[in-house]
Amino acid sequence: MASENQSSRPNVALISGITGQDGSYLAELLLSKGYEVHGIIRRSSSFNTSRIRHLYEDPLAFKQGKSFQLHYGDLTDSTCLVKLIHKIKPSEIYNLGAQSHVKVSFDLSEYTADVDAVGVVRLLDAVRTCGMDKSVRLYQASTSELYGKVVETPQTEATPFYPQSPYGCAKLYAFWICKVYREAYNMHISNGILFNHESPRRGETFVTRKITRCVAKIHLDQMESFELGNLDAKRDWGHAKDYVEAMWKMMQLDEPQDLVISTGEVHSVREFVEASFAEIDRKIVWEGSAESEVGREADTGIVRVRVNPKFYRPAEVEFLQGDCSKAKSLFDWKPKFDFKSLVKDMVQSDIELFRHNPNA
Ligand code: NDP
Ligand code: GDR
Repeated sequence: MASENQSSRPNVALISGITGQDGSYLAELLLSKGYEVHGIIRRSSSFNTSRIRHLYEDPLAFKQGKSFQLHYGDLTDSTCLVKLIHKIKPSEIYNLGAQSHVKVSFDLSEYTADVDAVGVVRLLDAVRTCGMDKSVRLYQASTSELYGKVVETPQTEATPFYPQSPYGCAKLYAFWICKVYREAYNMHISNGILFNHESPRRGETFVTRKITRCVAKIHLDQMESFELGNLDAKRDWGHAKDYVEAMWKMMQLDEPQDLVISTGEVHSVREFVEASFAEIDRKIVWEGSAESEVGREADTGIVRVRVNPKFYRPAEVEFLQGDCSKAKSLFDWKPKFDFKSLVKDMVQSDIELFRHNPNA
């Protein structure tokens, strides 16, 4: 069970992937709990810190946090990982850094393996090199993409894995190397097998955010059409704010675990589109063929939606539904968002975004 009394352990967290959706919410959560938070950021030719800028520009907003520091680093660079862990001496490491786009992993399969698979063993070895294997707790961002092809539903910790992408394969290696190091070296390493989770901070090329951005622009008359790929894929979508809470709770357990985190509620991409348009009180007609066109019919206000096979994947994950009973038996976790409130949060947030900045 969870031991939430942290008094004997310093609260120093190191987050890889802090500039991403989950990293930004997790940093906020840990700062609000009084952690000293360190994040690894990559060098890029333009700013990549928009999701966490408020944390260093407005420190009073998270005044319970002891401090917030960013460090250049990369999961492909072993030496930097050793140096950072040696310097920071974290009590908890959250490994959220990844090439996280499934479709892109088919184009960048070797790179995805380097970051998402080998990057994890680099991090684990860095912890051992620093002699911190007994003092550090490590969270690995595992994923429902491990299940891939449907073997059984709903998926639990006992469901066999059958990944369907280079991303899924890389994460499978990561999952297993974490288990191997946990058992071989008695390290506190947990795999959170998280099902899809979204938010207004979701990357723009994932399907939910792509939809809510387009719906917001259509609402504001800034766009007339957009295209999607497979509308029939079904996902168990939750809210990232709820899911980072589960990550933290998992890390407070006395024993490391591999745990599914999910809502159990499943919707298709098509249903996500319909729910998003319902938020702006607009009707849609579906045009299923590859040649058909999406566009707003000026006189009726009805939006037509088009499928473009260019968004299909070489292999698809058709159906994901998680059963997180095991996690719920180990700690108290109740998601605050359901499907409807998730969609509302994302659509309303994108309307606000584009109302003030049409080029966002
Ligand atoms: P994002 O794509 O939003 O964020 C990924 C983060 O990883 C970014 O901060 C990115 O940096 C960083 N990153 C990419 N490559 C490297 C690298 N080589 N070295 C260090 N950091 C790197 O992902 P999410 O926040 O959505 O997801 C967080 C983690 O959880 C990922 O590992 C993802 O695979 C996994 N996951 C996500 C789920 C979801 O539904 N969101 C579900 C299950 C698992 P930069 O900003 O510079 O690109
Ligand atoms: P996923 O998320 O692959 O589940 O991985 P994504 O939102 O990319 O796709 C979900 C489903 O929607 C279908 N789809 C489209 N997808 C995208 N991106 N763009 C489209 O235009 C489109 N049209 C239909 C896809 O085919 C797919 O079936 C996410 C990532 O966050 C991973 O890192 C994480 O591990 C898993 O969720 C759990």
